[in-house]
Amino acid sequence: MQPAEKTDVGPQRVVDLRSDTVTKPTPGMREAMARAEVGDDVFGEDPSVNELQERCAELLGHEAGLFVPSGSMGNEIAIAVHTQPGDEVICEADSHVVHFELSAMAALAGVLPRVLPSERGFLTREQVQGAVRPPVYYLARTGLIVLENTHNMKGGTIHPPEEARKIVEFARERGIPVHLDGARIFNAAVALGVPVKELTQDFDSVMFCFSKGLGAPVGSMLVGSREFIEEARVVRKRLGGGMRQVGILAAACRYALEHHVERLQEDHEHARMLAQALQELPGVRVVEPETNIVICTLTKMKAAEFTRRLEEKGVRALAISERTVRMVTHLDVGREDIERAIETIREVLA
Ligand code: TLP
Repeated sequence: MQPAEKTDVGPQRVVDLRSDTVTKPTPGMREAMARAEVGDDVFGEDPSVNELQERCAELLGHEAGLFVPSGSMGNEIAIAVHTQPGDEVICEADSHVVHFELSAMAALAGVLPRVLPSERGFLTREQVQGAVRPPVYYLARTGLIVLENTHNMKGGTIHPPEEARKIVEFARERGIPVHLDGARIFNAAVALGVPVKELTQDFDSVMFCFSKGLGAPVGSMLVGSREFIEEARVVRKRLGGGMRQVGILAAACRYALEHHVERLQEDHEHARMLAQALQELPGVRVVEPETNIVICTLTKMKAAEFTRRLEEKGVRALAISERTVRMVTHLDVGREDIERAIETIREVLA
């Protein structure tokens, strides 16, 4: 494993816990990028991209893969390919596709999210079953089900695999495709100690991100059947997402797959340390983290005030609602950084 690069700003190192998207490429990753063989990927001629797509498809148990610039684009391409305008898409109410993709499914695919609430970020088979429309011509068609694993806004929670399987089984019976927003699926696989394929192979399509816990600067992967990926390539181009000599980025992603998967355990350990310390402080409620995301609720201070005061002391966290704060551990945060964050939080809340 390469040492994390420092993100020094001013005299003191900043501990940036706003997201695992903030990591910078390590020296080893940069070397791999510099060495990458490239070609024009719109012509399908970038060897590094082709290799990465094949490798990821195999790893996730699917026929083919498509390298996309962002997780959002991967999700939205999948939604557009699986559905027809006027369809409904069943989603968990706090999922990324509902909150943070700027209604793209409505704007781009012409579909309506049908949101279902949940405690921990997972839908149940019964819930989904109750929300699927019967095949009557005057009702909207349920065109797709989207699940999110790990679930970001619920605190990096892991979808219990057997529950996810039940939903997929039901969807199969009804002929409804299921897409997995697996932006952080490697965190789930490492935390459960299972090959990632076990969590991905049953879905019709899966998107995961290299630019989160895996520490690459850019890039996400969409996998599915050969036919699905052919259509996805068309939609990617239509959205302006056709990339040229992008093997430089594919090399960073390949490097991330080889060097930054097992180490996710460290991020999970750091998240636990952070949560444990927070638990002991007055005015904070925190749920035991399952992976690398810590979400806490403040009872005595507003989240914006809390993050502003932390920032003054060189620690960054994200206020996600009036009273809720998110902290995400990642490659560029070491044990000492976590200790410093804990100390700083104690000072701010004192
Ligand atoms: N999440 C970002 C923000 O957009 C909230 C973050 O900092 O966590 N699915 C999930 C579950 C995600 O968490 C994200 C990004 C995406 C999709 C989209 O990925 P990008 O940012 O590459 O479009």
